[in-house]
Amino acid sequence: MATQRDVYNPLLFEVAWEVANKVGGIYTVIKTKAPVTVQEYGDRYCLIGPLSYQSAPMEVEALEPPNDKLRETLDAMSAHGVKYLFGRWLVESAPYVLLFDTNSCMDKLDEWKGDLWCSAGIPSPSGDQETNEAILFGYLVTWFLGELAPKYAQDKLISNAPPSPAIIVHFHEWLAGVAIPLLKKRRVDITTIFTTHATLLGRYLCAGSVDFYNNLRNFDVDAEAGKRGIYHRYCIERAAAHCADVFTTVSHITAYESEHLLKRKPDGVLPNGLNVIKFQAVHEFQNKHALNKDKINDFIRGHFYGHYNFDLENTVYFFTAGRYEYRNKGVDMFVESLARLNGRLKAAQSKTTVVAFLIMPGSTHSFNVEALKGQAVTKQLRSTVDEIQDRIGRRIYEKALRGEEIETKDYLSEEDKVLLKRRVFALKRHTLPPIVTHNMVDDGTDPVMNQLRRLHLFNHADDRVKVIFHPEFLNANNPLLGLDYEDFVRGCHLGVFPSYYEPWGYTPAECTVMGVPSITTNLSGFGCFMDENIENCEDYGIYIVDRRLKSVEESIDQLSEQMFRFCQKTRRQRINQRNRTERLSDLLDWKRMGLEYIKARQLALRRAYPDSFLDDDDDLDELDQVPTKIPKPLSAPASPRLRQLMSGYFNDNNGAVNEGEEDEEEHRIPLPRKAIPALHHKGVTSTQ
Ligand code: G6P
Ligand code: 1S3
Repeated sequence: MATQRDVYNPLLFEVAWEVANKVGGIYTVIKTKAPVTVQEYGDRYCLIGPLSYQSAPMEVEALEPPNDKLRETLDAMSAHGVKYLFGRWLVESAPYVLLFDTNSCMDKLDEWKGDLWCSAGIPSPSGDQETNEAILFGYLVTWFLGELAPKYAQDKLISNAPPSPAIIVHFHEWLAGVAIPLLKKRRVDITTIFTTHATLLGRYLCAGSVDFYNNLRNFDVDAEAGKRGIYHRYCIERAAAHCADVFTTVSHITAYESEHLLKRKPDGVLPNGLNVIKFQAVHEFQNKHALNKDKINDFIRGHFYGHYNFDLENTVYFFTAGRYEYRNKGVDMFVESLARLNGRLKAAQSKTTVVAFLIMPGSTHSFNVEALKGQAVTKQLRSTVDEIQDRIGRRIYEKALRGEEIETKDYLSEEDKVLLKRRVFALKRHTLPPIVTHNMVDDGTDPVMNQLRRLHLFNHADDRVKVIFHPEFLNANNPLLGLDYEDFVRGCHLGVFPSYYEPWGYTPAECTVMGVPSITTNLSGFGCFMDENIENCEDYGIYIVDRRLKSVEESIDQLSEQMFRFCQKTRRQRINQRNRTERLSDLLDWKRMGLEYIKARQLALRRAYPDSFLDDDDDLDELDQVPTKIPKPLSAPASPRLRQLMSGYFNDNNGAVNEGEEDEEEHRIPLPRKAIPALHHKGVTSTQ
């Protein structure tokens, strides 16, 4: 008979390289999910990550371990030289966090690498620093859990003691995956979940010029990993996927990829959520848009000085942002489509100007002088105008006090006229407004720069599409675009993320919860999720480019068409669309998305401790509802059938649907009861 455990009050450890250590999207997953997990587990929840002495002091408040078992375990490790930091992670809900200093056991690296080869058959060549760190971290986590779990089992030896809590350990991504085969081999009494947020091979293959999705079934995975020098990493990832009790990923598209590249079909999909904080009144997020757009406008005035011949009232801001993965994140497609959009807007003699930002960190030396000068000269002009305005005010005031007649010629003094002329002269420039804000280390070979040059996107006066490549992440102290990323997004009109490889894609999801429309693709987890859950995504400001069934040419055309249509919207239509987009945020809230994590943990417990459940009641079934899509919004032209359907949702309206435009502030979206496909919780679906 299997061990009896308290499966109703389990302990939960979540292990990831990005715990209190911001690298990319996994940090967002773990940090934003913390509140719902703490709500469920309280102090039975603890995150485990690597200790970075640089970021930890800002991220963690040190504490004594809260119970004897934890203290004894950590003391035992510490006696062997292991350094760690235990405390509360300083994020909302302040979960417990345990960070291990991998350097503190560097002397064991060779021994552990040898053991990894002998016990799991995983090779680890020298010189791969990242893998070495992953191995050290994996062995530390294994050591910790191997010491801790038996302490709970000992409780059982006391007669009549209630079963001790089951321990669930949830690992994210291959970097945290080394421990999984080791724990399995050592038969540590825990149950494990492994979530992959991408596959190593998928990312590498897509970044090359491979027709990835059409060939997924046919890749010789070992050979492909070998060719790219990542065979050892691939082995870690594959072993983690196969040895975990429950294997999951973040989207169906990555589940399909995992099945073929990692050779285990995931047990389920755990889509990424966000910690959605709603404003009291809906119009507040619209106000924020206007406020932040003003700040972007100021930057634009400076950047385009001397060529500032377009109307900001008729300008829309597009942007893409993220890690600089040129092909995987679809930057190539974005730039190509911008060139086509430019042509179309010119041909249509459109009055609209598009300013397209590309915010992606690249190697740079510094800001470029031209970009800085633009901000400086406009700032000088601004302060000169303010001073003159002040002087005019004082002159008028004095004259009025004395009862003298005020004539317009008294407004501007001769000195002020000269001063103004000098400032206006300073605005003359013989160069075009720069397409990049920094001096790039590899300017001549940088793929974005080369594509912009090839397509002649140089910010000419008659271009309707202007481009600004900002090869650094944003922050409020930036001397050019002094805005934090969130504020920048709020000030923009459209996020464009035409990714080719995107297991989930937080960037468009973040846009959505801020009420900013975005373009994504049907190769991104987010795009597929929205398409599955919304009847007509575009009405809600979620545009999806088909990169699956269309040729590259056709996808580029589709993207430029979507952007062109967006440019034709009136301000009123943009405001309405933003309202609809923002209403989708409930769909992405961890309060909903977290349900899939709950199911994964239940499945892990049932697989490891089937006899510990009091009955056969499988409350997971309750979540297995047929997905219902969010219907078209009220103001979108609807078919009679849809009107009938919507009357059920918007019953305050007696089913009446107003065609055309309408302000929709008050309508809330009825969320489908079950938007996410269920985990296969009955039976193992793995191919191991
Ligand atoms: C928000 C503000 C409005 C403003 C509008 C501009 O909705 O509440 O006052 O007019 O933004 O929208 P736009 O799409 O033109 O930037
Ligand atoms: C991965 O990060 P990435 O940008 O390398 O994980 C993220 C979090 O799950 C996900 O949003 C993204 O699509 C993946 O690619």
